[in-house]
Amino acid sequence: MRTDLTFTIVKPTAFEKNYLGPIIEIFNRNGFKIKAMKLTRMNREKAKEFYAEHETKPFFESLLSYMTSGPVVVAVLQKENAIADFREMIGATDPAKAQFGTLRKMFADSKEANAVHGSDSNESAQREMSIFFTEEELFFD
Ligand code: IDP
Ligand code: MG
Repeated sequence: MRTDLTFTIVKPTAFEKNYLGPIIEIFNRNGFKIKAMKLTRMNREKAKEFYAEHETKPFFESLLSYMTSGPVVVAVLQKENAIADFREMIGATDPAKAQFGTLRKMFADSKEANAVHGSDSNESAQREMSIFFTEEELFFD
């Protein structure tokens, strides 16, 4: 399993607030290369599949409505040690607990509307990118 890829979503509120440009700039500045990217809107079915691990959580229904509430930008990014470095760059799930300088500290509105998703493992990255991109769209060397 390769370790140089991660999957991200610029979530509805961050996209609506025109934070896409600044966020991509920070991805690139931190050494992440864009390998695939698209503007899309999740339907309920896709959001359920994407967040399946959280099905029993009290915030699940709210998370589904939030993630389907507007357009998002999904992307596959490449960098050595992608998973850990990306999670460090975005910061804690709850922006109130995120370190200064992290994307969530800078761009999140709440624990739910926390600006960006980042895969939690190499396996998750593979699973998540295949939900949004076809094999033809995932052309890595
Ligand atoms: P992560 O995105 O930092 O990996 P997870 O625990 O995997 O965090 O949760 C997935 C997403 O669900 C979070 O990014 C956030 O949008 C939402 N979420 C997680 N915990 C809560 C909560 O306690 N209240 C509301 N939303 C939450
Ligand atoms: Mg997670």
